[in-house]
Amino acid sequence: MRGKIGLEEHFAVPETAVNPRGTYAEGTWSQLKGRLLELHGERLRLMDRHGIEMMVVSLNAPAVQAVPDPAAAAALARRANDALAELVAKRPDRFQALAALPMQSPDLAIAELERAVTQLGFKGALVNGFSQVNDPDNVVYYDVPQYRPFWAAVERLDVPFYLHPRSPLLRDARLYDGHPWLMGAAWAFGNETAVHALRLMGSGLFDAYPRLSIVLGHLGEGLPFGLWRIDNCNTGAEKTDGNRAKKKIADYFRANFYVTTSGNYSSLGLMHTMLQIGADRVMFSVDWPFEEIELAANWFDAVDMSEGDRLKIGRTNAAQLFKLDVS
Ligand code: GRE
Ligand code: ZN
Repeated sequence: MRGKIGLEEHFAVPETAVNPRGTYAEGTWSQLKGRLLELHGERLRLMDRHGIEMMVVSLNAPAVQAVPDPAAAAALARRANDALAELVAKRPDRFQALAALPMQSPDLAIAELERAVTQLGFKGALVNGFSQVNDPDNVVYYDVPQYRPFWAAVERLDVPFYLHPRSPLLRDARLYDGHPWLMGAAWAFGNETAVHALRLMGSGLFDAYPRLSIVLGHLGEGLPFGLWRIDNCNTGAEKTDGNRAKKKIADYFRANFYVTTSGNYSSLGLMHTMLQIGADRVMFSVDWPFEEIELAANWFDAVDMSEGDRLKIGRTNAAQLFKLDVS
C-alpha cells in the first residue's frame, strides 16, 4: 500500500541519544544512534521504498521523563522540540511532529504543549511513561489530581496524547531480577504502559474529560486481550477497591483510546484488536529505528483484511485523528 502514515517513529538529539542502560551491543547501538539522529537520508529512502508517505516523529525514550529537575526537563523538551520543528520544516509533506513534554511539572507541561501545538504546529504529544520528579527515585504517574489541569489543556487543544513505554526503575523491577531479557520492549515496556493506562482509566479521568484521545503502541500493550477479565473482576461493589471510574474499563478503551501496530506485527494480534475496538481505532506504525520499516510494511501490506480497512488503518484514521494535511 502506498501512502501509509507512521505514528511512533523516533528521532533523538545528541544529548538524548544514549544507549538505554547499555541494552544494545556497541555495533547495534551505533547504527540505531545514526538512524535516530537523521530524518532526510536513509529514513526517507526506506519510506519511499516501502510506501510510507509520512512519519509523525517523536523524541526517543525515556529522554525528558528521566530528567528529575523540572526546569532542566523543560529546557530539554524545548531544545528537542525546536530541533524537531526545524527538521520537519524541511519536508513538511513527509514529516510532522509530536511534542516531548516536561511532565515533571503540570504547569511546565501545559506551557510546552501549548507552545508546540500553537507555535511549532505539532500534532500532539508523546510522553514516555512516568516521570522522575525532583529525586531520581520519585516516580509520578499522571492519574494523580495535580495533572487534571494538564489533561484539561490536552482536551482544550484537541490533540492526541501518545503514551509511550519506558522500563520501570530497577528499584521497582525485582520481578525481573536475573532475567534482563524481560526488561525493555520484550515485556516490561508493555506491562508498565498497560498499568499506566489502567491507572488513567480507573482514576475517572475520562469521566471528567470525555473528549481525550490516548494512543498506545504495540497493539495496545496487551490491553485488548485483558479487557474482559479486568471488567469481570471489577463487577460487584466489594471488588471495586480504588476504582473511581463510572463505566467499565472496556467502555473507556473503546471511546478514548487508539492503538498502533508499532513493533507488534502479529496478524492474529491485529485481528483480535480490530474485533475488540474496531478498525477505526487502529493505526499503522513501525517504531523506527527500533524496528525495521521493511518488516512492518511488508507485513501490513499483505495482512489479510479488506482493502477498506487497510486504507483506514494504514492512512486515513491517522490523518483524521492527528489532523494531518494530506490529500
Ligand atoms: C521503543 O521506542 O519502542 C524502544 C526504545 C528502546 C528500545 C527498544 C524499543 O525506546 O522498542
Ligand atoms: Zn517507540
